[in-house]
Amino acid sequence: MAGPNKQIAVSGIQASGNLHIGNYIGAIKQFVELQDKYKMFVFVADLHAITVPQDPEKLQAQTLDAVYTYLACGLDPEKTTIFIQSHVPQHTELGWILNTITPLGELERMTQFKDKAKIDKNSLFDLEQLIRLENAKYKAIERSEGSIKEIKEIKIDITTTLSEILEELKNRGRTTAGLLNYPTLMAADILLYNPDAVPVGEDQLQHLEFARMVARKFNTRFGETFKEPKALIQKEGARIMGLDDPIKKMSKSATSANNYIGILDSEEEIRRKIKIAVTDSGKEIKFYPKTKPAISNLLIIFSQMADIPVPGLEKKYAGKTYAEFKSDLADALVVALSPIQIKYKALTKDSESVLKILRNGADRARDAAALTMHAVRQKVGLLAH
Ligand code: AQP
Repeated sequence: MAGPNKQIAVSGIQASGNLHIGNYIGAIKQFVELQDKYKMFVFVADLHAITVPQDPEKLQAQTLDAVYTYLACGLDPEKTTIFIQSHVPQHTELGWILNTITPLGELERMTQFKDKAKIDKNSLFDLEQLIRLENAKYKAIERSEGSIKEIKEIKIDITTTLSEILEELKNRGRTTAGLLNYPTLMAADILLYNPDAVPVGEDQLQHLEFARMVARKFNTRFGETFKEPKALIQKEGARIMGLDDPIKKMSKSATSANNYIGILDSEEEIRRKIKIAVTDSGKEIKFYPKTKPAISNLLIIFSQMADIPVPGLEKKYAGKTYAEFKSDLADALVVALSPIQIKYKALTKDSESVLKILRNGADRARDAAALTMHAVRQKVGLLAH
């Protein structure tokens, strides 16, 4: 284990599907690099995964798969405390307490919540405003103000807005409180271990900022308790984009598996997915994220997986075709991922040892979490037991 004076870092990955090279480049690679410098806590977030529907049997397999993947990528249980989120009940306990000091509006404005719940408006209040506005337009029609053409246009406008509002309300009906409260659980995941740093991909920055805000709120109300940890973000590769849509980030829950390269994808799958990956117009292999988002994304992937700086790749592929570049990129991915896949396979044959790692990890994480919860319970005024 790391020495007692080392700084602490915490992070996790949801057990929501196949881990992909976005998770690897943005998160796991960092965890492995940081484990010598920091006292690390790394978990598999199964409680976060169930904020969207999961098949229970698959969830168990995905959870274990994520652990095998961590280990195969180089996380060392001697240096890093590796555990499953739900094995440490203090995560949900602190999550609940943090919910009680979190303004609803802060949760409603989170980008991931709006994306996953497909909710566009900021709050119910905005919807009420909209409905009031549409009502006013309707009253204008009733009073028959304006020309026939104008009235027709207003009618179309009202119908469109009302159907949007209806869709939004339907989405709200389908949305669970768990999805809304995801950030308070994530704040608990972090604050429980009083970390100095949280290594994450760019998409999680908003949630980390939220955790810092909740820590401040708690400290102001109950006295200094939590540190405000800083984010550790990769300089390059903090946001790997989808292969089928370079405007959106690569995601496990993408509708098509062609969106991502799974860490465990076979050589054949890797080659096929890279072959059909979207490219930009033109021929140049240049890093221009604004005008060439697809090629720029592929350059970053190549650079991160083969450890070659982007300018070196640009030079190497000057005057070459997209097809040549893609074929070498697929080679680089196969070379980088196959040792991980070999280790993964070996680990799956020794599940007993991995379960032991998880039991030890959970013991250590529970000990650390219990210390924080003791202080939190006292400060909030919960009767000791
Ligand atoms: N595309 C990405 N590029 C760089 N980093 C990424 N991460 C995720 N996608 C990318 C980072 O991986 C860590 C674990 O993320 P997560 O699985 O907990 O949740 P997520 O960010 O929502 O990832 P996905 O793949 O999009 O999962 P689903 O589809 O289940 O929501 C985080 O540090 C994240 O930043």
